Amino acid sequence: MTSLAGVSNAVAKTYLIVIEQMRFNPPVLTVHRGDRVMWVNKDLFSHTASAMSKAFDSREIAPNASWTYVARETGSYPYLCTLHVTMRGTVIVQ
Ligand SMILES: [Cu+2]
Repeated sequence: MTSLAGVSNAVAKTYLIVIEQMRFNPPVLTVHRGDRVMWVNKDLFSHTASAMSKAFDSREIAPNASWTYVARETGSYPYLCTLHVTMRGTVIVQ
């Protein structure tokens, strides 16, 4: 009989962060290792999602474009938009 232990950990999810009106929504997102985080830019100009720790950096995400990060390491990752440094968010990887 096959054990189901660990199966739920193997199912990666994709989470969406919408960038709109100079905000990351949701501003704080908790995911699990292996999940994907996709930033979608709904503004009319470019933004970035750049971890303070440099763990990830989208570079410029053009309007209507997206960028995906695979969360491989646990931790708390505050990030900002390097083009508009008051735009901040946090991804927590469990
Ligand atoms: Cu920006």
